Amino acid sequence: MSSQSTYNFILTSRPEPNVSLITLNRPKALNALSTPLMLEINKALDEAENDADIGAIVLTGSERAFAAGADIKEMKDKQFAEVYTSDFLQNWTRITQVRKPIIAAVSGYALGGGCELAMACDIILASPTAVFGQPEINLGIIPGAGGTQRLTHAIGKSRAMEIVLTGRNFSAKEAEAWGLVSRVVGEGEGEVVKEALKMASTIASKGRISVQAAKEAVNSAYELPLGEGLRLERRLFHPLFATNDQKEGMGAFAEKRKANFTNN
Ligand code: CO8
Repeated sequence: MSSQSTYNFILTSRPEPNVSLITLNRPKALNALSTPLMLEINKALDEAENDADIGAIVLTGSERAFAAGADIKEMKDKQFAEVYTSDFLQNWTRITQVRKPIIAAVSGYALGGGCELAMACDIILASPTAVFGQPEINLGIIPGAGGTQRLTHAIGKSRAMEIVLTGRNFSAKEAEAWGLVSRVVGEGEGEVVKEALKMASTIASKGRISVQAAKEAVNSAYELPLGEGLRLERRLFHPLFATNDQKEGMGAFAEKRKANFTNN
């Protein structure tokens, strides 16, 4: 794992033995997601993905902002030819290819690309202070990193249309009621990160192979028709009987003891 000094716009640490914490750290710009910042997130994700000790990742920002969107100042003078031919912001897709689970711990603003970044994670935990939104329409653009797709899957067409077309923000409470976040944690500074780390530790204590298979199977529910998804689920289920972790998990249950997974 890299030390914090490797990065300019994020901090990385390992607050629990098997958990990587990535903290966006561009406070003056409310963690606006500039290209250099996104490249650093990608590098930190690569490092966590390639570190055999890491079983889960937490991505967070500050109390004031998870991220207030893509960097508007970086984008404002760009021309069509440039954004199109360079596939501008294609480096936002790396996070969706990570095989280890990622929990977004959201406090404050998660707007535009910030909301999309949270939605690209596997689980979202929100502080009561979290404010979500897709305000791109106010800038003369539309969401470009999943805001029209993942948000619609998560909260349904009518609500997604309202949010995307009016550009209005929505609260942590609404996000919870609509199913965008798995839950809103209690009040207090740092509480959402604490809860996310606890959840990440729990996930990291399971067998890595079954965790990865479970993530792939759940994600396929977004990509595949039901019949294909069910087929993939079975294809992922059967080979788990070739793992030591399956023998250990079921053996431990029968012997009334805690399973000790060895990830093989
Ligand atoms: N980009 C750049 N700078 C920003 C951004 C941003 N998204 N958000 C805030 N900042 C900067 C401000 O310019 C300000 O800088 P300075 O002090 O130098 O003037 C500083 O952060 C603090 O912001 P404010 O003074 O505005 O703070 P307030 O508390 O008054 O307001 C808000 C907070 C409401 C969050 C406000 O800053 C705001 O509305 N920000 C913009 C929100 C927004 O429109 N986000 C969407 C951006 S577009 C986008 O995300 C498209 C994603 C497409 C991805 C495609 C991938 C393929």
